[in-house]
Amino acid sequence: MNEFFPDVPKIVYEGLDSENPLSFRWYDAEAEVEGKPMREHLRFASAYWHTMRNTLADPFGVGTAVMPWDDGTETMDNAIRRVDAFFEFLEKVGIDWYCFHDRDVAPAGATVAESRANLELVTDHLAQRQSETGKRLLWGTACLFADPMYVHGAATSPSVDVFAHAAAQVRAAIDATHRLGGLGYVFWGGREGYDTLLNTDMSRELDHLASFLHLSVQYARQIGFEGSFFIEPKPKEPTTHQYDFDAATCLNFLRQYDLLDDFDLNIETNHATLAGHSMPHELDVAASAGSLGSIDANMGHPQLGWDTDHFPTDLYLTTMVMRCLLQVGGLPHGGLNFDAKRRRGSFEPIDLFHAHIAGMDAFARGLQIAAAIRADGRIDEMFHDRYRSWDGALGKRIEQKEISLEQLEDHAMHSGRPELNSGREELIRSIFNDLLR
Ligand code: XLS
Ligand code: NI
Ligand code: NI
Repeated sequence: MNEFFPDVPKIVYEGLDSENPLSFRWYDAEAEVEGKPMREHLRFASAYWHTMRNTLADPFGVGTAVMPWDDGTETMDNAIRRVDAFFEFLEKVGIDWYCFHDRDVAPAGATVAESRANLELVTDHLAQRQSETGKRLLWGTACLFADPMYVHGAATSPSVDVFAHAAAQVRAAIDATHRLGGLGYVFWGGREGYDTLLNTDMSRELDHLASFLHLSVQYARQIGFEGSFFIEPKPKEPTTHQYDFDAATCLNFLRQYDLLDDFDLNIETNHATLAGHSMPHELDVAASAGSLGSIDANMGHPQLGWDTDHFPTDLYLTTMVMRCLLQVGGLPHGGLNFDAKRRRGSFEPIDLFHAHIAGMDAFARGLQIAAAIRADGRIDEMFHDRYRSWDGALGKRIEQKEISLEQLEDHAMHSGRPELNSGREELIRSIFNDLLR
């Protein structure tokens, strides 16, 4: 357990008086909030692609990340060593769950069969490390966007052969996820989208995407995979218009193609903001449909218009997310996956720890503040008060669909001009701020 990060001890909770940067000031895994340990409320996961594979390259320069355990080759030896480094990291940082793409953990081979064999070998090793450490797979997925073959999409490619190759890749990734006892399997759209309608048959491509998802679910159920399927909405990047634009678009797609029973949504903060929404908006849309499955916990930058995947450190954000999770009673099949990367300047191995600690503490604090807001009750009371008029006889009749338009006209004629109350937004925000401590 001391091979790859020799200078890092196991990170423990030390409280706010501690100035030890390698400690938690807020995240106390076993401490109970609303009768449940933080560990369960938060169910943190680390993303293999960022933690192990992100070199911190950007369009202007090569990677800066220092990764002494990685010799930079696409060999199986290197792949296995990375797994060991990752599990040491998980153990030391105290994260119980992880997520991966097939190609993050195992190199692609020259053929479909070779790629599958590589993945199976690494899966064996992951299974072994899981059983030694008790770490678990939150979800698996397939990288259907990096290979040049997917330049025009995978399930929505104009080439039927590419569709078949994508299917082969997903089959192997579902097998690996199933073998590792993954709680879920994610479809993030990758290159499923378009750049111009001058060359794109959108409706045909969407039909193909739906068939792809149906086939995948059918296969997974047939091999006994009982986990959840998630779609991860994102509006743009890499394509100009991604088909899984936002939560509402995805729900409409799932409903149209009779996939709503099989899929929930994996909502990512930075994708929400790219879509011109807020994270709480996307969570609310998903939760209202009973389709909130899991969360990719990161955040964007207000001055940057792309998926920067910052670690989530904004307390307003983490509080709003945790308030939503407390309201829906948690995510039975999901968690908080740090789909987040360090800044290019934070290139030392130790920064992996600082980054995750920052995100974990921000969420632990968000959880405590959200619970305090609920215990305080004033904001919830004002929320419910706003709709009080609907609790009377008229409101009930409308909500139970026992009224006609004529009867409503009659009511309006006799009730005079409605009296309205203030929305008290500033007061609510001020109470929120008071509880942010
Ligand atoms: C990319 C996505 C991706 C998914 C997994 O923007 O967030 O990382 O979470 O394929
Ligand atoms: Ni994501
Ligand atoms: Ni993303």
